[in-house]
Amino acid sequence: MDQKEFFIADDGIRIHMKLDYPAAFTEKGQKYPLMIIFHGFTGHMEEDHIVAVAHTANEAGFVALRAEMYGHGLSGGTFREHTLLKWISNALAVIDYARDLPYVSDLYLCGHSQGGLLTMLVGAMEQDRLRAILPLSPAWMIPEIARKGEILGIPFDPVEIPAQLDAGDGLFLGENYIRTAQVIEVEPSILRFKKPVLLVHGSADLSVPVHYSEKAAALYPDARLVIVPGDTHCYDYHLEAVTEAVRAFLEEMKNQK
Ligand code: FER
Repeated sequence: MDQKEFFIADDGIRIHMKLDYPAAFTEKGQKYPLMIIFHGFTGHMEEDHIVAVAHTANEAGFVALRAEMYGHGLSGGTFREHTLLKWISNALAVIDYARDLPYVSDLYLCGHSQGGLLTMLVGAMEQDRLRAILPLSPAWMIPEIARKGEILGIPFDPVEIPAQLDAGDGLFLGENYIRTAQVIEVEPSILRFKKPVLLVHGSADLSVPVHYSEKAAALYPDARLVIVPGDTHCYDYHLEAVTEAVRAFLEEMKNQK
């Protein structure tokens, strides 16, 4: 499948992106829906579940745009310095880029885990430019647990915030991640988003319990939830059930036009 790899800049920070085109793609006047796909915390665009969702979008006739956020993959910034606010800024820049592509009709936003939280927040900000959003196993409890003082299972003082948290594998999370996460309220963004939403979540997810997607599905005005029985946070067992749910949703959205 035809692919383009490139960087854009968000206020001087490079954002690494890949465009994957559907079969028979032509720029000759034809328009295509495009889905932007964000990875999660410590993730990147070549993870199996991110690549699989991009390919599924292509098979449904969509252009797929994978983007790596601040401090992740080949994008600029360090892991330690990344925050949800920087990711929001990056995501807005990616949407601006995608919206200006001459061959794009409808825009869709998809993200896994922390990228799913990002999708929920930015979905509300960009509602008028989006056809639908697809938060996959969205980690939308992060602000709540940052306020309680336990991130990544590591307890900390939520008032006297530590300078860093050990995220494992030699990665350290800086204090500004916590400080900014603590003031983010996700529910208003959920209630604000009136367009279609697909939530997909493994029932055996130990990183982000499935009940967060059940709660989100109940709050969104127009959401459907696909629970994948027995599957984990990154869909180790039934990735095809995830891509099948995404495919069915994208086809339905496309045909409803
Ligand atoms: C946490 C629990 C889960 C957390 C992040 C996650 C940063 C998951 C993130 C992801 O996979 O994107 O406490 O803190």
